[in-house]
Amino acid sequence: MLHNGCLEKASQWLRSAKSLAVLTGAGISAESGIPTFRGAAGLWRNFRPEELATPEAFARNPILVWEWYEWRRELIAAAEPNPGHLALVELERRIPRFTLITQNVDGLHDRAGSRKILKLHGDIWTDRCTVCGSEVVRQPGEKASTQPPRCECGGIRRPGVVWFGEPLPADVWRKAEEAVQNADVMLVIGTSAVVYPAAGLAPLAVSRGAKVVEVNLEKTPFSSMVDCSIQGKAGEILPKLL
Ligand code: BV8
Ligand code: ZN
Repeated sequence: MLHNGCLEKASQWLRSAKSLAVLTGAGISAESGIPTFRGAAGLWRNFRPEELATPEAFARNPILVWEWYEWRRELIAAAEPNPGHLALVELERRIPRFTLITQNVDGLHDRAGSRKILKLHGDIWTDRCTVCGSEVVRQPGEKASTQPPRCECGGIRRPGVVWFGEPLPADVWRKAEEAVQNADVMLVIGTSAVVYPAAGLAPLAVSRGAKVVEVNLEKTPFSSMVDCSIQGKAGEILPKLL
């Protein structure tokens, strides 16, 4: 792994961090066996994002979109949080002003024990009625249904995630921006940094003069602008940073 001496610097910054913001993407769940979006065995491989994760796709083919989410829920239910998730739980214990901002919808940060989580793109374990908006939380053991269930009001339910073209939950986004603006250190872990507005958080941290550390298997559009770009697996690097 090429760390170009970054590990020492990054752990130094973490030790003296007064307020830490962390942004995670699918890469932190890869070692739990959850396929990433754009990787080789990615979730998008046999479909394009526009085909599945959009309101239009759900309106056009609710069964196909629903089945894709049921398949992902089964994958996630069988997965366990990995040392990368657990390292962030430890960081939350050590640093009082800590915010975990995640693009992931898999709920593995919750299961690992993280508390202060801002879910920018919603939660795959929540279904929301398309008519009255009422939400129900799915239990992982729950039997998968072959088509979107119906709400008491008669409306069909959809996965409680943010699709392409949909706005992020306003209060969650505001809190994420605030956390990044007030952070003196930011960790950006396992994200390809192509989806906005989430991808705008790291440049925001850089513009505010925070120390920004990226942990990723490969280079991303951010790698050249961050203070430290550590190439490696989150599940190995994060425990080392502790
Ligand atoms: C919005 C939830 C406006 C659903 C997701 C053109 C057309 C249409 C839209 C747009 C467009 N141009 C820009 C847009 C906006 C669009 C966007 O950014 N599109 C991109 C593709 C260009 N954004 C939106 O539509 C957003 N909404 O803009 O609304 C608006 C405003 C007001 C009013 C109305 C509308 C909504 C975006 C949210 C979409 N939902 N997910 C679901 O999960 O099913 S996005 C989905 O992909 C994820 O949530 C995640 O956020 C995103 C990116 O994925 P990553 O997490 O980065 O994962 P990826 O596979 O890409 O990368 C993994 C990384 O990990 C890699 O770098 C890899 O190297 C690394 N890695 C792998 N293994 C490891 C590792 N690193 C460390 N350790 C390892 N072991
Ligand atoms: Zn309803």
